[in-house]
Amino acid sequence: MTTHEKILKNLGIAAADIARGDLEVRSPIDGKKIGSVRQHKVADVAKAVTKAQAAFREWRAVPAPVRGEFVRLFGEELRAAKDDLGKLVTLECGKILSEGLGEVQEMIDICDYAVGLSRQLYGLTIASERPGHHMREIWHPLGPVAVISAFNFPVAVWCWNAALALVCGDPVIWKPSEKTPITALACQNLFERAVKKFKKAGHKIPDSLSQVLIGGRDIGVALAGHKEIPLVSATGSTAMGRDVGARVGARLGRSLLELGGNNAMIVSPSADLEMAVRAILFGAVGTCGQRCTSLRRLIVHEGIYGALVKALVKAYGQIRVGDPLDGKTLVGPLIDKAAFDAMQKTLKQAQKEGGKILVGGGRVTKNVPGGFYVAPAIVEMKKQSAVVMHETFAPILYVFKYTDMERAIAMHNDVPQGLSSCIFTENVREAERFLSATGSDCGIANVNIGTSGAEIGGAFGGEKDTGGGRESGSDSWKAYMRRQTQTVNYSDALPLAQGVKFEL
Ligand code: UN1
Repeated sequence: MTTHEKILKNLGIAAADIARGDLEVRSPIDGKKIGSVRQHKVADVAKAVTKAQAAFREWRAVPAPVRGEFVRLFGEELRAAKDDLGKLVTLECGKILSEGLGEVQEMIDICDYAVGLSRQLYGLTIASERPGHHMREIWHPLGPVAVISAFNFPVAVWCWNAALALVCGDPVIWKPSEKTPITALACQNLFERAVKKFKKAGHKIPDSLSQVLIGGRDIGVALAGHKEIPLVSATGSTAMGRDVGARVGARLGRSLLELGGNNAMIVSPSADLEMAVRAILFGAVGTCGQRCTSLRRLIVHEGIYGALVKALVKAYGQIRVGDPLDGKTLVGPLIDKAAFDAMQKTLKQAQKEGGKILVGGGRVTKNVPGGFYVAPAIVEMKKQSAVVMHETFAPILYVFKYTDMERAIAMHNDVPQGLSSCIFTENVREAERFLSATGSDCGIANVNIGTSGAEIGGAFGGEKDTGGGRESGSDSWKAYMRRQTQTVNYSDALPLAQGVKFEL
């Protein structure tokens, strides 16, 4: 048995399960086939929704802390499988092993968070204007939640949604990326293991609390249009989000959109440059530039521009590109040929618009096991021209000079997207200015930390073309519940609000 087969077996996937499907899955590491999975048909969507609705009717009546106990057991399964699932993430999407494991850790973290949350789904009490009345606001389960996820975080983003949805009383239907369906099957198997343990402990749990639908755009379209799915949570490109948002909006459903980013760092003259270089590297080349939080724009004060760019070019020259399963590798492959072509097209366009490639950009073919490996690129730009407005899912970092902070902040905000942002400075005025209402317009704003690698405790998401959704921590759970305002009259009179009289 090969190492791959062993990993799959440990995750409950037998060779026969992925032998005869109509969707071929290849590893971006070497282009070799991992397996073929069976795709669902559009007609399967309605069937899945019927099952999810049945599960909802039972699950919503289970006390939230008991639902939390189930998520605790699921988190335990993730802990036990962390190594295997982390490796499978690397195998299927090409991120380095440390990041593959980090992604599973992010799942474990959100499960832990959701367990605590299951005892904290709190509402408000509100003063009533009428004597002998009380008012309160409470949160009820919402219904089945559809999760559409992307290849670059094949498991964590589903788990942000699933862990919260489950404690909130909602079943989940998951459409993973066509590029990473096997990690989804593995998660479903771990989920079933937790179901068994939960039952063994004497709890009741409905069937089909979590379902996976594998397929392409048509499955996503059917989920977005189905009126029995009150919430569709979608992660991916802005184009995809616009389409999903319009379909869900047309039936007055709710969508939670986590779309493209165009994240920038401002580096001020007072910044700790050594620290900034490290943060830039992780943000811009980590995950081969394929995070929605990846650093794409660097806005540097003219006084330190030369020194910083020089240090960066040197650091880029030392990045090890190669097999993501090798512990020394920092940058694995791009997901596929289309991603490579998009990167090359963008670089050409940037040059046409006056950009100068300072380092990288080409394909790496030496000491790599096949696949589409690239040297991360730094491109010096005179201004934020058309090419800079687009998110290209590849390691391209545009660098710009600024002279005054007001102009730097204006440049920072002058893109369609609004996900993550940061400033490197030791100057408290600059830092607070950046974080103020007239500073960064993004959902995430950091000081002396890069744009990527957020913790699960905060709300995650962004403004403008990023879609406005918030997932993960803080009060993001409210998106997965319905709010009810309740007024109770415990007096023996029936006073009307606003002093209205209405008597026979
Ligand atoms: C994504 O790229 O879709 O903040 C999510 C980060 C990760 C999540 C990224 N925790 O970079």
